[in-house]
Amino acid sequence: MSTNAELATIFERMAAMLELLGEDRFRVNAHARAARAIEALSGDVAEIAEDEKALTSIDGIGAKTAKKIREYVETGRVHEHDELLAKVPAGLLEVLDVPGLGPKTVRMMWQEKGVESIADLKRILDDGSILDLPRMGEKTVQNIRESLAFAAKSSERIRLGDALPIAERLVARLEKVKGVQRVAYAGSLRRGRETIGDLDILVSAKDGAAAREAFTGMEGVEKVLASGEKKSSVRLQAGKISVQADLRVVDDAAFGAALMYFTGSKEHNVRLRERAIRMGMTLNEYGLFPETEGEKPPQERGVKPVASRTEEEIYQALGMAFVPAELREDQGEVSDGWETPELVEVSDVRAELHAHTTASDGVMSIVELAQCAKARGFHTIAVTDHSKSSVIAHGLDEARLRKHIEQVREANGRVKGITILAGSEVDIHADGSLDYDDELLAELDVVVASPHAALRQETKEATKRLLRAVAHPLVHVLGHPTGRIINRREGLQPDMAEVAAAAAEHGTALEINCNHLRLDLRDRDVRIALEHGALLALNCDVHAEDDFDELRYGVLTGRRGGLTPDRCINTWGAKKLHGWLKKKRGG
Ligand code: DGT
Ligand code: CA
Ligand code: CA
Ligand code: ZN
Repeated sequence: MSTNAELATIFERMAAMLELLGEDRFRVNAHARAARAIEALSGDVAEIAEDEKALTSIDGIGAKTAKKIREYVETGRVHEHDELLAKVPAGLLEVLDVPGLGPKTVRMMWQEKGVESIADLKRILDDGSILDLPRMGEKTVQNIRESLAFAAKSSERIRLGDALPIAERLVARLEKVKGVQRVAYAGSLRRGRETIGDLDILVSAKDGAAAREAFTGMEGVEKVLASGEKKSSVRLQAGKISVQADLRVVDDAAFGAALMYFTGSKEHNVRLRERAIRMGMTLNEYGLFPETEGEKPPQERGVKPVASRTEEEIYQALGMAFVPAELREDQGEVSDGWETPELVEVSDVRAELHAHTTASDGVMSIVELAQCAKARGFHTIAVTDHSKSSVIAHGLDEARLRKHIEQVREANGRVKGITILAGSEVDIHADGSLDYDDELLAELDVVVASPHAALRQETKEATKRLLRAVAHPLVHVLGHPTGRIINRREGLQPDMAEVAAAAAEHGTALEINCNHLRLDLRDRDVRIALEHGALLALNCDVHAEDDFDELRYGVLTGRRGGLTPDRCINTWGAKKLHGWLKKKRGG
């Protein structure tokens, strides 16, 4: 973890602990604000801390916070943090992490029922004594139960956005080892799945032992689980993330065959092997071989493979079009006549249509946001701050939004080379109505309508709610349609086929929110949306500069659903996109 991330985590934890101890709001907020400010810093906090004035000039960092930051940079600790840790049981912070449990409730559980861990929480759920607590009803208890069950079910798989940077570091490190020829990550990560069970890394090298030693001795390796000539396994720890990684050392001449095998999916591999057999060949992790007699596998009998060096050669020898890794899920891609689609790529995206500024819960000004978007080569950025119902996110009421629109228009005149659109991420109420009236919505260039609350609705209500928003004549994009948070919150489960059909009918785009915590729409819903003729949007839901980098996770998700650039509004040229937006304004 970087110093910035470590410090942000420490301040976040201090805020949580202060709240559990019942300290006053002001102190709690100051720590939470400091955590956010440190997280959003683009420079190294340790360097900035060398200059006292530089620290306190940052929004959200006062004199007291600056002192604690310097203490950490100099000593590696924050005294106040240690003191708090001594007062609050460690397991209680995990209880606080359970979705739906706020600090007030957790504090009450702790004081009244002696809850100090998840195990204690389960105990008061099981014996029913949780119901003795004030304002605790059957419904809330049921929600807590579901959250716990959901978290337990998903705890072993890590998120794509946590796995990919770790794998990239492993690959970069191995590439530097002397004698290494090719390195790649394979498995579910290469296929771009939203969660990953373990990391699968392949390497070919003149000196396999050196590659293996570099792998098992890598920074972050907590435990070496196995170390053999062909395969090594380690448990890695990176910040809060813990994951297993397997390294396989393969012959460079068979790298393509190994990459194909270990990329999977297993079901795709099964189909490929069946196809090879029908064609009178054998496929395994060493290559595609002509069928020959013999007890041992062909590679051990010196049989020369038909293809093995690259995946391209093997697909070709199987008489198939190349299958992008994201589509290797046995959904018809191994059948005759299947053609490679031109899937969307990160470099195709030219516009961001979902971004927040300091007016709501973002950390950049309108101009800063536009400059970031411009630096990425975008022709358009839409400013879509939250609407009034999103109170925690500091949503804008009508008067503030009107002023904000003026500020956006004014900024648009000042920043050359990019169009800044005035928009809103307007809340979709539980009944599907929107948080602003039509007159105000009509003044905006872009309307992204998103559900934020009431995310436990039944399928029937959820479908009705989203259908109403999608059919609203002033809505351009349905933002994070289900509101799910991967591994934490299931979100709405609408009838996606119905929502997609309505989106196609009304010319409303469905968002793939690229944030790796969301990836909402998910891959299979992208496929449904495309099958029903709907347009998709790839939006990063930008709150800070780094959020633009989340794009690749959304792109992977889109590719898994078969998304091509023509169906993704963010890839369109400025003229086409602006024309499409104006159509819903009668222009
Ligand atoms: P994960 O790690 O659970 O997210 O999913 P994968 O797909 O990465 O699965 P993993 O790590 O167990 O294995 C990596 C790949 O190796 C898998 O996608 C296909 C291949 N593979 C592993 N075991 C078998 C097998 O028994 N048969 C076949 N055909 N392929 C296998
Ligand atoms: Ca894997
Ligand atoms: Ca594996
Ligand atoms: Zn949102």
